[in-house]
Amino acid sequence: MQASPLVAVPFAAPSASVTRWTVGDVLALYDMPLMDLIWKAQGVHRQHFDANAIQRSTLLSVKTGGCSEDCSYCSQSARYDTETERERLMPIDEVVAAAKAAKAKGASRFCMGAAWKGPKDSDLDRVLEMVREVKALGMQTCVTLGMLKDGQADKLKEAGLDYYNHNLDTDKEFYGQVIKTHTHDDRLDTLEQVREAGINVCSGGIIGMGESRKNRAALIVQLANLPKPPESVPINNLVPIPGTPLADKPRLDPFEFVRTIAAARIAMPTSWVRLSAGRQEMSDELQTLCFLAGANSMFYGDRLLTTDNPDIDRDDRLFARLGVKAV
Ligand code: SAM
Ligand code: DTB
Ligand code: SF4
Repeated sequence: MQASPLVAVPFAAPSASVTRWTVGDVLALYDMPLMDLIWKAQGVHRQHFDANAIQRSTLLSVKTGGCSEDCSYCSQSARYDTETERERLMPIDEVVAAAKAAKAKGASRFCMGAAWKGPKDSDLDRVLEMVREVKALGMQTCVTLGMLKDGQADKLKEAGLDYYNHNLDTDKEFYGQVIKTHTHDDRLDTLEQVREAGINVCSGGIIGMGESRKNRAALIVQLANLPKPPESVPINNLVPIPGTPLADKPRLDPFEFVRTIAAARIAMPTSWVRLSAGRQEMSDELQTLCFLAGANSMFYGDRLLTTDNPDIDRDDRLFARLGVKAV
C-alpha cells in the first residue's frame, strides 16, 4: 500500500503500533512550508513530551585520536593530518572527576567516547569500571566505543550502562562515499547487539556532508524503521575539521537542519531528538527553532569530543531566557 504523503501508515503485522515510513513520506515532510512543518512537529512533540524540558548530557573523550577508521568527517582518524593529538585511555579517577563536575553543573547523563573501530576486551574492562563508577554517582551512563563483538554489549549492560551511542551517520546509499573501512550493515549489527542486550539505543547521524535531501530522508527512514526506533536520536551538523576530506564542505542551509530535526521528531515521536554537534556555530535563535521543531536533548559542557560546544554559561542563559527546564 502506498503511504499518504504526510502520515505514515500503521503496518499491519506484527503489531498495530509499528509504523513503517517510506522515503516518500519523509520527503513530503521536508517539502512542507517551514511554518506548517514546525507546527506539525511541535504538535507531535507535545503529545509525548513536556515541550519546555530539555535533557542534557555531558560528553568526555576518554580515548582520543589514532583511530584506524577513515570516516571523512572525523578529527580522530589516524588517516588524516588534523590538529587532534592522540591520547591513551584516560585513568578512571580523571573520568570520575569529570563526571562529578558535570553532575554538579546539572547534566543528567555522562557520555564517554572512545576513538576505536571497536574495543579490545582488555580496554572494555577499563570502560566497564568507568561505567560502574559513573553510575554510582547517580548519573545515567552512555558510551560510544565503535563496533561491538559478541558478548561485549552484555558486559556493558551488566556494568549498568543505560545508553550506547552508535550512529548510522548517513543513508546506506551515501555511506560508501564517506566511510570505506566499515559498512552501514556493520553499524546495524552493533545496534542489534545493543538492543538485544537491553541497553537503550542512541543512534542518529550527521548532515551537511554533501548528501542530498533524499539521503537525509532515507537516513531518518532507516532509523525510524528499525525493529524499535532508537530511544535517542542525535542529529549532528557537520563540524568541518581542517585536514579531513570534508574540511571545505559548504555550510548547509540552517533551515534544512531545522527541517531535518522536525522530520526526525515526526517520524520518531517518542524518541529524544538530540541537537548535537554544530551548536557552537548556531545562534541562540536558530537553536530555539530546533527546539520548536522538536529537539529536546543536547550536549552540555564546553567541549564535545575534540571540538568546542557552547560554554555552560551561554546555555544556562538561553534556558533561562526561554523558560526551559533541564531534565
Ligand atoms: N568511534 C566511535 C564511532 O564512530 O561510533 C565513537 C566516536 S565517533 C567520534 C561518534 C560520532 O560523532 C560519529 O558517529 C559522528 O556522528 C559524530 N561526529 C564525529 N565527528 C564529527 C564532526 N566533525 N561533525 C559532526 N559530527 C561528528
Ligand atoms: C553524537 O552523535 N555526537 C557526539 C556524540 N554522539 C559522541 C560527538 C560529536 C563529535 C563532534 C566532533 C568532535 O568534537 O570531535
Ligand atoms: Fe572517528 Fe569513530 Fe570513525 Fe574512528 S570510527 S574515525 S572515532 S567516527
